Order: sequence, then C-alpha cells, then structure tokens
Amino acid sequence: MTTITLVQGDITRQSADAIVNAANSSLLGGGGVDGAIHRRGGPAILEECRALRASRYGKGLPTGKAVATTAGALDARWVIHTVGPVHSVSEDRSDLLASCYRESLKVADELGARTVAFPAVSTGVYRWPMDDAARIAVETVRNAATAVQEVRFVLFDQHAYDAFARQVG
Ligand code: AR6
Repeated sequence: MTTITLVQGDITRQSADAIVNAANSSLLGGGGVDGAIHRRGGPAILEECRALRASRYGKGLPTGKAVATTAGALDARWVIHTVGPVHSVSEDRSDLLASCYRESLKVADELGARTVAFPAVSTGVYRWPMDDAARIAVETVRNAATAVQEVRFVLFDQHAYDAFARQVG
C-alpha cells in the first residue's frame, strides 16, 4: 500500500529517496521547480542530464516519460525528471499527465526508492488547471502498482495544497 501525504512548501527542502522534477524535454533546465532543483542540487545534476541527452535522449525526453539522475546536493538519492504536457483546451492530454506519475513511479521502483516527493507537474508554466491536475495525480498514484511506500505531494502554495487535499479527502 502506498501512503499519500501532502506538504506545503519548497520541494528542494524535502528529504526523500527520490525527488521528482517537472522538467522539459531538453533536460537542460528551466524555471519553476526545474530551476529550483538545479540551483539547490548543484551542477552534478545538469552534468548527468547532458550525458543522458548525448546517449539515450538525443531528441529529448518525450512528454510523459521519466528518467533518473543523481540528486547532487539535495537531501535525496535521486532526482527523477519527468516531462509534463502543456495544457491544451482543444486536445485531451490527461493520459500524458497521468503517464508522468506512472513512469516516475516505475523509475522509482527500478531504483528501489521507497519515498518519492512530487511537485504538481504541469501546473505552472504548462498551465494545467490545479484541480484537474490534482485529480489526475492522486487517481494515478492510487491506481499504480508500485513498491513505493510514501508518495509525498509537495505543493508550493495554499491553492495547490487545498486542491490536492480535496482529492485525498
Ligand atoms: N517546490 C515545489 N513546487 C514548486 C516549486 C518548488 N520549489 N517551484 C514551483 N513550484 P513549473 P510545469 C510549483 O512551472 O508547469 C520549467 O521551466 C509551481 O507553483 O515548475 O510542469 C521547466 O523547465 C507549480 O504549481 O512546471 C519546463 O520548461 C508546479 O510547481 C516547464 O517549466 C509546476 O510548475 C514545466 O512546466
């Protein structure tokens, strides 16, 4: 059984086996959570991301997929980078968002991670409405077959926290 916990705060201050990054396909950094993780985690993370681009992901990490690197100076063993979909009103991309959570948990299982901290993927720069993103995130984690014991959603502000709290009940 996976326990879902909610925390309001900065994911880069969390202690967990794995911290998930809401990255982009380039894997070379950006703003939001991605920027914060690279800033606090230090250059070792970017170095591994560059190596992944050069080896396995020459065209970038596809949307909905996940890949792990070191967590550098963060209080974690790994950062799992996943690429959320940009929200669209003309196309239902919910399964891609669900895939971010499924694929991240799959990578976590491969690594043997037991505690995994997630941000609210796609709800910042990628504009996914918070309530819908929270529903997809919580449903997907609840339905996942995973050995991860704790999934901790780390929500940056009260609005995000409340949206997730309504889903967790
Ligand atoms: N800790 C926890 N949550 C955070 C933090 C933090 N330190 N900082 C922001 N958030 P975003 P996306 C929240 O934009 O929408 C980047 O440039 C934020 O309030 O980080 O998936 C990437 O490189 C929001 O609720 O990710 C990509 O280009 C949530 O994290 C693009 O943004 C996600 O916001 C990805 O966009």
